[in-house]
Amino acid sequence: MTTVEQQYSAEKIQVLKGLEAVRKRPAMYIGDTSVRGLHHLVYEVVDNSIDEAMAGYCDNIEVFINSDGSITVADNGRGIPVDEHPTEKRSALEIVMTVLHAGGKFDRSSYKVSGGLHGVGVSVVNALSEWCSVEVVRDKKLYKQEYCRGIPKSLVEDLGSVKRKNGTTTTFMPDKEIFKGTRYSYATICERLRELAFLNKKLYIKIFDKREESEREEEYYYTGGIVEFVKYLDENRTLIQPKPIYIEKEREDVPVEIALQYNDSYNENIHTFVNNINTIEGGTHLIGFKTALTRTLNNYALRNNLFKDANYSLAGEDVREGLTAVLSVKVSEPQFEGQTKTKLGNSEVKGIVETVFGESLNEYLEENPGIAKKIIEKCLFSARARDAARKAKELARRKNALDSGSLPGKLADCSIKDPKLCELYLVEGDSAGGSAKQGRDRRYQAILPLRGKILNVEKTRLDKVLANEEIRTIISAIGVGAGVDEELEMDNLRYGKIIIMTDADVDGAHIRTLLLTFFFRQMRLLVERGHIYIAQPPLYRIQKGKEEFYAYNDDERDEILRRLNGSKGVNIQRYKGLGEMNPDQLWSTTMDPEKRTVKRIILDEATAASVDKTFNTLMGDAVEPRRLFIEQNARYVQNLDV
Ligand code: 0RA
Repeated sequence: MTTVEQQYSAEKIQVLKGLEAVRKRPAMYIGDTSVRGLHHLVYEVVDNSIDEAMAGYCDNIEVFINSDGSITVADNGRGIPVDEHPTEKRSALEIVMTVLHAGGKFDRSSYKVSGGLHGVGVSVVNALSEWCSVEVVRDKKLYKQEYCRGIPKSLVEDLGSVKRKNGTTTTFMPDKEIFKGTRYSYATICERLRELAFLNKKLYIKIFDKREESEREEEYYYTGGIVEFVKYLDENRTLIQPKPIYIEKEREDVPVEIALQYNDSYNENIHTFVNNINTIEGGTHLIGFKTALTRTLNNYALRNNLFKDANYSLAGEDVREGLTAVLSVKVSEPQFEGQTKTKLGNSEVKGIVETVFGESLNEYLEENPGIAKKIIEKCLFSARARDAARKAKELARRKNALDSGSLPGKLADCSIKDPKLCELYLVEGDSAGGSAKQGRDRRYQAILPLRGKILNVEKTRLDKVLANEEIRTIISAIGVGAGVDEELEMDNLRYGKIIIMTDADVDGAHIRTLLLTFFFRQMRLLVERGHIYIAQPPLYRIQKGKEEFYAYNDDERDEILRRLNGSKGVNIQRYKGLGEMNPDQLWSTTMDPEKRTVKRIILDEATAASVDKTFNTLMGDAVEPRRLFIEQNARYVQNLDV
């Protein structure tokens, strides 16, 4: 076996330079090196197998979280070619695994996944892995190559004949030096894999968690694709039509797939994808969809005399209330824009989606007049309610409550005015609010005490939401207003960090979820842009003599007790609420930026679609699904850092 270091060539130096660049600035390639970046490694490898599936050569993908924390992704595609590349004089496999952006030279599918953090290439995963190995089976022969931090340990080995089917199996161990203290979340990987299975019908995707403490597995396979996706999203909702409208058409080499249905909620729930990437910032495809929806429904209603007044027309918001839709397009040269590179920029796609969807929806309405009538009636109802909401907003504004000019009396504001530096603490209860006011650094920390439970916005229509005193107080303190993205005045945001601080008990968890639901439904941009945080108050105060310690969970408490040689002479106080802490304690354990930990709520494009489902399951009307969900996701719900 020749070691690669023994060979010398200009290309090798290029490769080493490339790997070095990735390891030096990993965030440039995968966004960040937090858990999010860690998960992107898996998505990147899976994307390559998905490409093979989209090209029609693969129908089974298996993902393993191995017991040592490494990841294996296996597919039954054609296998990455191993033969020598004519000009590079190296195995194609080695090039794919070590050369940055080599993907292009070996493109199989015409839909490049070059959006956001996707499509950076497996060589990036390889470079950021302590070790990595790829096994390829092609024509009953097995080939293998192993790598250390991206550098091949040897040439591609020919391991002779095997009885296995063609395919590629990649195993990698994320480098602990780069992804410090991170761990794979089974739930997070499951969500992305489920989404991929919905988006690629008739593809088997399986996941196995082989870590000892948590052995489990799941299989995703949907013959109905995005139709089943929409049904899944609305599982716990009351529907106003028997089954989703489904459209699948191709125009100008752009395949368009849409599934939609109406439910009796007040939420707009549209998820858009380009080449399997969740475009959470929307873009031209979404604009085309919205335009066609509004126009087609208005035209149909007019033609069929469903408006009492011929001059009447439905607004965009009216036709999207209670709508759940999945829109998936494939674009060969996608342009991704926006803050998180998840906004489609290709202008031609607007017209394509608009025409395809407009025509098909119109046909559907003509063929299903009964359902069409129900949909229009529902939209008319929304329009009337929106009028009422407008009036409520107007009234609230006149009362000055929504005006950032007059701040609520309960708010103890900070003295600095630069929002980037300022934090708003939303604190459960007046007594904890009092301690927080005394303990805070009043230069940049503002306190807003909340009394009791806030309104459950999941079950309430906007006009009622705005009539609620507690909610109006929060809205006016934050400054951006409330409503859909376009209605938010992000320039008026008064605090860069909004920190939810509730007791570490069931009630506290409930209030936290109510607040998160409110932000998710009425100020979603704040969530998307990472302004919402959860404070982490300690659960225990442990005292021995003059020494005192704080523990934030049971494990930490046990660890401290071990260090103190058991519980003799030790006084353990379990905090039942924030109110039990004096201002100094609250400051030093939970509010001092030097010592506290706060959890940032992130809306990862990989899992964004299921967040809506999380909220409607947790906060909606149906009790049984909520009980099941909490049982099955106990850990996940507690954190809710989806
Ligand atoms: C280039 C060409 C061919 C297949 C692949 C790449 C390929 C790459 C990956 C990555 C993960 N799974 C994969 N499966 C296939 C086609 C080669 C041929 O013509 O046989």
